[in-house]
Amino acid sequence: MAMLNPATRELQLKIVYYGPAMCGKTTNLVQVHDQVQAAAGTKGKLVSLATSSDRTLFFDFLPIEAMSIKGFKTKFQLYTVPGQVIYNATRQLVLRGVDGVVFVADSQYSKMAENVESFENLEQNLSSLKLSLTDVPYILQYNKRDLRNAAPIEYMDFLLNNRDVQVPSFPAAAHKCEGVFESLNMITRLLLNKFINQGTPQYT
Ligand SMILES: Nc1nc2c(ncn2[C@@H]2O[C@H](COP(=O)(O)OP(=O)(O)O)[C@@H](O)[C@H]2O)c(=O)[nH]1
Ligand SMILES: [Mg+2]
Repeated sequence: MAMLNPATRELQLKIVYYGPAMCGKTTNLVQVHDQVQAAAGTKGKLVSLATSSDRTLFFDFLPIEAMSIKGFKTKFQLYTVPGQVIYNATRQLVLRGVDGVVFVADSQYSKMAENVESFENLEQNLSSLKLSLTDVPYILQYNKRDLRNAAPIEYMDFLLNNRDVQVPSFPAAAHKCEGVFESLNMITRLLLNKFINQGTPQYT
């Protein structure tokens, strides 16, 4: 949930990158970390808890400091989850206190079942936290568009963007930083709009 700290005049928002194993979640955070201007104080450390084979074991974490609104400094905390099916307890933990989700889907045809399974898993895990995609802003990122076996966007929308309200979706090639900031900008915009419109958020 949005954390407003009146003492430090900071608003903290937690964004979780969710999706199946190897879809490119960590790559998104690495790209953001590489590109964020190293202006004083704006660049946090990327913390990755990965195995030797480079797979996210627990999560990746990247804090970014954004603009001030209403006199409050906004801080976004970006997290990824481990995509492997067996790590569900970890995903539930990382989702605690989530404000917004970037669902990263792998565009390869062979990954569609995993995408759908991961999306359903997200809905289940949110519901165990008494949340749902109706109140948690989210967007879709269709990653790995550079691969020749990428499925058409329309097909991915049909599978993943078929709820009552369609959400913004972005094609991406995260390893080339394509679509990475488009996705991040949109989810941060949605979160800030929600914060501005909803009035009093919870105080820490
Ligand atoms: N071809 C291609 N490979 C990608 C893309 N994004 C990520 N990858 C690769 O996919 C693999 C898994 O990426 P990673 O970010 O670790 O996935 P995660 O398990 O979701 O965190 C890595 O080898 C990345 O370099 C992309 O857009 N296109
Ligand atoms: Mg990862």
